Amino acid sequence: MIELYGRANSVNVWKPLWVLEELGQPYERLDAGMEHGVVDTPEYRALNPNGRIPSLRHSGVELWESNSICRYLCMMVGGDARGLYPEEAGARASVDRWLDWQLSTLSPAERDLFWNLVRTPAAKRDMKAVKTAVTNSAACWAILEARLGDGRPFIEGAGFTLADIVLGCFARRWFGPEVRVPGMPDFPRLAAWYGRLGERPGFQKWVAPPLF
Ligand SMILES: N[C@@H](CCC(=O)N[C@@H](CS)C(=O)NCC(=O)O)C(=O)O
Repeated sequence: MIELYGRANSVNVWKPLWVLEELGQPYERLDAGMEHGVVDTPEYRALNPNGRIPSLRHSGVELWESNSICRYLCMMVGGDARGLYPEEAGARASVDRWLDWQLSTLSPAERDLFWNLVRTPAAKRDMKAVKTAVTNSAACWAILEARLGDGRPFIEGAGFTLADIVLGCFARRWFGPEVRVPGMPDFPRLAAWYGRLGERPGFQKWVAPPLF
């Protein structure tokens, strides 16, 4: 049985949970992180020395880093993982590039927006940092808006892939009702793509619920 550690309201935990739903794999989610603790215990640190979530245990494999866990789950089922992770090298690398971009570029850009508005009490919010994060993350989302400009329904084209899952989890924080501030531009193609993601049971089960 696949064991996945991480609280259900973490963007990085949503990713593998959604992948598992898409793949139809049985799994057990174990609460860890923030109010659940666990991440500072010696047992957990042996599994993940960063003390972060998610972490995975399965058939002797122990892993951390959410995007690596998602890739593992796809490779574990094999083939193109129901279309999530194409086998052809160029197509696979194209998906991978968005996962790397999320880590290197999108996350640092949007972090202050989410943390201030969702995880910080109103009196302590740094609204200057929020404004900067709106500008920086809008610049990232504009790249995806352009990507969808040729009428493609999903980031890599006709098929729904791991890129849609990973970026869709972050889109939840941009489009969700919890993060609304002046200056957030409209992205009509991105909004339509986000609507398509909302039709998927894995999104509905793990990503859609309130962030608080
Ligand atoms: N790059 C890591 C980031 C992991 C991370 O920062 N996770 C956050 C939750 S989204 C965390 O562990 N927060 C501390 C906690 O929940 O206790 C990944 O993608 O797995």
